[in-house]
Amino acid sequence: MFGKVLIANRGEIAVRVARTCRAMGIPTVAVYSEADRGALHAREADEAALIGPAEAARSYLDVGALVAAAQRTGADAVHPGYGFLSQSAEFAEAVARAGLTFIGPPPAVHRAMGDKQAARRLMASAGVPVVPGYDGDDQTDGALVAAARSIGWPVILKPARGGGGKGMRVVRRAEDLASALAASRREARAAFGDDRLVIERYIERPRHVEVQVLGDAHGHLVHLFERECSIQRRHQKVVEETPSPALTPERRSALCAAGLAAARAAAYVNAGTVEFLLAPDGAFHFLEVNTRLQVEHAVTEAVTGLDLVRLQIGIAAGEPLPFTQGDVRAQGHALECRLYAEDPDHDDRPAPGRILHHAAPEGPGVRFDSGVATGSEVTVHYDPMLAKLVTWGRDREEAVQRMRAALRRTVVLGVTTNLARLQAIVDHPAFRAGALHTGFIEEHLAGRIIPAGPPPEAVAAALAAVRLAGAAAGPPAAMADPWETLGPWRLA
Ligand code: MV4
Repeated sequence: MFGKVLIANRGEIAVRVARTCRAMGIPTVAVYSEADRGALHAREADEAALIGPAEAARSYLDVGALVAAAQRTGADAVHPGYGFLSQSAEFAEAVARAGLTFIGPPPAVHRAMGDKQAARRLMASAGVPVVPGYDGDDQTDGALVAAARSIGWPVILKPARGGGGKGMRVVRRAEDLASALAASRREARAAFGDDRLVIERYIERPRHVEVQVLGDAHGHLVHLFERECSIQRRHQKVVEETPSPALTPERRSALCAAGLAAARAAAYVNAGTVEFLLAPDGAFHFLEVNTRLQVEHAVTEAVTGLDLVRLQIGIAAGEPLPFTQGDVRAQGHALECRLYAEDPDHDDRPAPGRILHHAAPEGPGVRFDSGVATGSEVTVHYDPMLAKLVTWGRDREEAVQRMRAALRRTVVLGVTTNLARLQAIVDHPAFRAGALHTGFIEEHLAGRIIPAGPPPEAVAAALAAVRLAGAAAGPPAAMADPWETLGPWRLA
């Protein structure tokens, strides 16, 4: 087993990885930028290494700085977390070249799955259902226009490289195709240095359902069932759950078998996710493979009882999977809500600030994975996700009830958060009915949500913090009215 693991990430996932390493008795090294001095993730590890300035490009995305930190501290393995360099073939290669073990898939898997054209071709040839579309080498206007016509309207244009919706265009009419092609190519070239496109039939009101897979270095592959992640906004997931309320046992078996076939075709090693679109008619289509541990892995952990980080580390160390497919059981239902420091009244823009008070809900079937604590500074430099709240129940109804109660006991004062929106989502009759799709928030929650006030003891604690801060530094202008600093609500 590894002697020391460097965690090449920050925030919630760095804390999460450190926790499993500690449970395994493996010392950890955190890395931090100048903006993250004193951050929770750096305090949770056994040692912490400064890797650069606040800008991610010169710290958490700096391959050389991360590898140097690992060598300097005597780490023999690197966990990349999610985001940042977690899906970078170059980072995985640099780690291996330095004689260290990358806790994730091999570079070739990152490379092949990072190309939608190559991934689509591979999956189609392996019999995994892909969306009807075009993934050919001929990228001339003539070839793409002919492909779109034969696919039928509407179509979606997707850059072969990259993800997160960047450069994608939905085209509903033949006369809009030429300008959409030019725009998609331009954005793809600027963002990814590669202007190849794939074209697919555009599926309306789809659900996003994904299959968790695990592969060891000895050719064993298992799936850990699916997660539904349809509740999202601008390609950022907000609420996830397992099992998907949309699947019958028969459809679930077919989907998970397709996920496993995709992993086999990719020669997958370590933890990965095979994403599918689920159409309203029940058909599912391969979208892409995420070659990392995902934020929402915790709902899979809740229903399977497995520690996915523990399994990732074992796989990277060469251990065979400690169970076979038949041993994997999913029990009950789990939900995850992502808590973001963002302002729903201002187009969800990130809402930086200092957290004056932070209280985590507790109780049976409740897990709160946080990257911040009271006193933490939330900056504009990084993703504004603060924490994720996971509830488990014997059935969906119990998981939802526990989530509603836990959200009411979650307190973040000092920065604006999406907490009120999360409450509105899980309270909504369409959510309670499991009627989810990727346009859910726009359809049901477009208007302003009036947040409820926090519990009185939280306000008292925050006021005490404001007074202490004021006594120490003299009250800054922004703190002249403490209520102004505490959040978006108003007392009646
Ligand atoms: C699609 C689609 C409909 N039809 N492809 C957006 C991000 C990328 N990962 C895939 N995306 C989509 N691809 C076809 N052929 C709709 C989306 C999509 C979406 C997918 C999953 C979760 C949220 C989404 C929000 C908008 C669009």
